[in-house]
Amino acid sequence: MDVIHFPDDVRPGRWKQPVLALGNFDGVHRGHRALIRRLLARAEAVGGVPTVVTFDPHPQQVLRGAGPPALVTPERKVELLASTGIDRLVVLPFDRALSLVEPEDFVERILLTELRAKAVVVGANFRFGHFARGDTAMLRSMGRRLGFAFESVKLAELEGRHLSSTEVRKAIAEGDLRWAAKALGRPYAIQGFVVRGAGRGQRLLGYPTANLEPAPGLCLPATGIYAGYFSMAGSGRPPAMSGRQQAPAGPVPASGQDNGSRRMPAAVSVGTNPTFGENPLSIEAFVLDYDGDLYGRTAEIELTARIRDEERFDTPDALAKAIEADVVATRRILSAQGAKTQ
Ligand code: RBF
Ligand code: MG
Repeated sequence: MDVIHFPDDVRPGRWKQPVLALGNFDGVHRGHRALIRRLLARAEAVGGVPTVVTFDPHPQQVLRGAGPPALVTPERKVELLASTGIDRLVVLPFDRALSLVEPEDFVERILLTELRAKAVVVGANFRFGHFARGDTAMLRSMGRRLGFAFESVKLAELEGRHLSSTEVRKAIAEGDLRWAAKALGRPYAIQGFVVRGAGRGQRLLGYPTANLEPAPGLCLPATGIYAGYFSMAGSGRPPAMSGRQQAPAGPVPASGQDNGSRRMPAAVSVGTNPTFGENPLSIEAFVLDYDGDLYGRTAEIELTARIRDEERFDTPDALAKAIEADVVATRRILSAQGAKTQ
């Protein structure tokens, strides 16, 4: 998959029949993948190049000063999109100027003149252009008038909830990581860096934890205790975010499975450790069946299900007993989910 940064890398004359899917694709969830399957089918039918067009940063970052919490890091989004089989990802820098472009101009200037769209596919809830006035009805009628094919893909439902990035964010914020995993098609994962914590886990509880400093902007789950996995992704801090990246061609390994990383069962606490007074929020993994040093590594924590609320215990011993039960629950949950925990 080629990653094209608009407008620098665009050479319209050399683009063959681009078929475009537009959206933010945060999380690259099952709904996004269904949309991309429509894109691939349409591109196949017309001998066109399946292309995803996305905005960076998230438009709300520019319009409201803050984007929604992200379901994936930018790097992960590129990897996940590459794994869908599309040929090309066009990144449109979203700035004040672009936010002021009237939707009709966006279609004529950017989609047609610059990107040479032969067909456009979007989700039914897609809005665009100044004041978000552009919608699927406008794209359909402009397509008829200007000669590009248009398809809107209905928002799917999953267990009575819309399959959308907004709903996935809500589910995570509510602690419903089971639904989030179903919607994403993989467990929700938080990437970050293992930092030194209070050191109480080992000393007072007999349960040392790896404390994860999450990558900036990621959606954080409701406080509570979760079953999941911990994977090491290398040593040292991740490289500073680069503006340009070339994603690997072909499918990427499942989350946490890449080169040399080990995916290990973990009981995870997201909270403020109320047993020990007032503490900042921490994301900590007690990694099952592991005895070693995890400090100073980039890592990923996947959360598959919520076990309980965090509680204030009267003694460290009472907390240690509760963690023991959490470990048992974690093994049970992970093996019921079809994973080996031993
Ligand atoms: N701390 C609490 O104060 N209350 C809890 O209910 C609680 N549950 C935990 C469950 C697990 C599985 C783990 C790994 C940690 C938990 N902690 C809890 C966090 C604990 O206080 C923390 O790891 C140590 O204080 C070291 O920072
Ligand atoms: Mg710790």
